[in-house]
Amino acid sequence: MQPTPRSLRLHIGIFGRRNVGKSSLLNAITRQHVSIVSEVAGTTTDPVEKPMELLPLGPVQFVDTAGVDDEGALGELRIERTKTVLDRVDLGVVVTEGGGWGAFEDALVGELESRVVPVLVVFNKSDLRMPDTREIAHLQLARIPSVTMSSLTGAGVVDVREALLSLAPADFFDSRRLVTDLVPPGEVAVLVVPIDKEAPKGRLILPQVMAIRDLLDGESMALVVQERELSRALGRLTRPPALVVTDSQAFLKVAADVPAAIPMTSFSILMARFQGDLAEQVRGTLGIERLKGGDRVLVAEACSHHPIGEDIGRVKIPRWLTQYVGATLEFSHVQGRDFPSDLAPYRLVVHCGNCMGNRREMMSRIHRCRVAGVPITNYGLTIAYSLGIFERALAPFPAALEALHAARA
Ligand SMILES: Nc1nc2c(ncn2[C@@H]2O[C@H](COP(=O)(O)OP(=O)(O)OP(=O)(O)O)[C@@H](O)[C@H]2O)c(=O)[nH]1
Ligand code: SF4
Ligand SMILES: [Mg+2]
Repeated sequence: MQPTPRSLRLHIGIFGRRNVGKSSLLNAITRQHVSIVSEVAGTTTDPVEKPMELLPLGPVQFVDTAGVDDEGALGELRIERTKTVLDRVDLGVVVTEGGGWGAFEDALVGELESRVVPVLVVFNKSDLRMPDTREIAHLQLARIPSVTMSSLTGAGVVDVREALLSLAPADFFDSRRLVTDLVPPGEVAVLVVPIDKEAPKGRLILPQVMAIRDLLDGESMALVVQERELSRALGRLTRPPALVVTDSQAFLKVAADVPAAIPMTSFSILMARFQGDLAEQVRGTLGIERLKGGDRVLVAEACSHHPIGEDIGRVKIPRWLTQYVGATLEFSHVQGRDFPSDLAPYRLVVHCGNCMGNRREMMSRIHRCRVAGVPITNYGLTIAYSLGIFERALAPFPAALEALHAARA
């Protein structure tokens, strides 16, 4: 069985001071020994991640963090790691004990709320002490839901689960579609999948698999071809397909082979819409126009896949951008969670499709770029732009086109 991609899981972060029972709470909710528990403060040093089915919510991923109130050099490292978790959770649990609420907890709640992440407060260790009426009143006033539980006895675990379900962001339940909203039931999407030396041996990559699955779920049809079969495939259809989706690297050939009346885009642009904010990244793409020689460009990938052959992020994107700008640019590359906190040195961020990351983290990166005034685009958008087929690749997305025209006006 294929595991559910990380990106489709609701990420739930567990935060709080050291020793309040964060790891115990995770173990109690999952009824498994996921995270190490001990009476020594500072037991959890790195975020511990646990994917599970939390019914009826479906696939979630708990992230147990290190207590963040500690001091010293080692503590600072832990705090940094815990802060990166704040950026990628869809829901935050702030754990404390009866009588333990203070400025630190208020600050944690503030960090989550500033990221528009719903918060649940859990007063753990209810077998030892219940929260004070003062604490309950404080939270009620701030409209922050709280529950009490004991990880030791299991009392209140059910309440925590229920509270998590009711707090899960609505858009998690929305049937946000990757592609089927563009391909009515019974209609055909042609998917162009080059099988070159960069294609993994014997399988398809995640965005391709996700698109096929989404089309099947929507009772639409997928015709999957290599780029050299595209013309023949189109010729064999009795009416035009609703959409052609190509790997961005075959964009130019596909754009030439697909009649202008047939909507065409790339997997990477579909991913920008599904896993990020297409309109914002379309606006960001216009940042390419302002690049000049010597400018720094950050190329960010959400996972650390191994570059094979002519890697797209390290070789092709820099080459296309350099050709387009007609001057030497300075490229930096980051992978996985290593997104820099200081974006000021960059004139442009080019992000991958984020198929392995989660949407919340991508939204947080987009937000940070916006705050820093640095335009952010993605691979497919950059390729389409530098090849001169930007508007064509955006034609299936009227809202994104509108954003483009507004930004240009
Ligand atoms: N009595 C009681 N003890 C608990 C409860 N939950 C946790 N503990 C104890 O509290 C101590 C700390 O628990 P942990 O789960 O390791 O706490 P933590 O917040 O993950 O701590 P760090 O990883 O060090 O930040 C352990 O000795 C647990 O056995 C509870 O509900 N009741
Ligand atoms: S680098 Fe980005 S687009 Fe490529 S596989 Fe990783 S998450 Fe997906
Ligand atoms: Mg712990």
